[in-house]
Amino acid sequence: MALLEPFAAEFNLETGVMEASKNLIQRRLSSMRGMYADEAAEAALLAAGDPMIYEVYTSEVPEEAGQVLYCTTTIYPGRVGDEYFMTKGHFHSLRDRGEIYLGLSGEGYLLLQTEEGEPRAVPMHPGTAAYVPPYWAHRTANVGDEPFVFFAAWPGDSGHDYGTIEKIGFPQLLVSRDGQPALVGNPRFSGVTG
Ligand code: PAN
Ligand code: ZN
Repeated sequence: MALLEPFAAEFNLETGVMEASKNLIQRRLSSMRGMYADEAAEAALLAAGDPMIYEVYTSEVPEEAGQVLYCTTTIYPGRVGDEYFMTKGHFHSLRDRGEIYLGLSGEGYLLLQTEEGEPRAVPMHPGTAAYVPPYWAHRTANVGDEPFVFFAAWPGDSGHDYGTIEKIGFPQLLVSRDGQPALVGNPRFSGVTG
């Protein structure tokens, strides 16, 4: 493993913007087609201009064992039908790699599931350190009116498996009911992969 020079990155706690980061990932609705339950609402939003759902400023740390990767994620406020704007979500390719999230601004939820489809939901506020244990798939959603911003750090060799979630989804949907976040069963959840 290369000997890196120590360094520090500055980021904005309100917006999540990491000025020095050369790696900005932008996810518009069109890059996560089919992940929201309400297909008609998705089509209407795509026709109306394809909103930005979330942005991720990532570190430039090598993706190898022993390193610690980090990023800030900013999920914009909004919904597709009743369902709050959210990330794609993933398992780590190496399933036994965990992660830590730290809420910086706004209000959100961390949604998780085991490989057996056992769901969990953890509310996140500024100052919440939410632990993603090894083996749990994870996704975040913004349930407030402002951007939801959080910092994440995870082992450098974790890798990201998006395909499993694209195929099976999450067991629960996080929706707005009378203006409050509520978890409901996902009728399309196809459960455990073979
Ligand atoms: C996070 C996520 C980030 C974006 O850094 O990658 O919040 O979510 P998706 O990767 O699901 O699009 C993380 O969990 N890294 O491992
Ligand atoms: Zn992760």
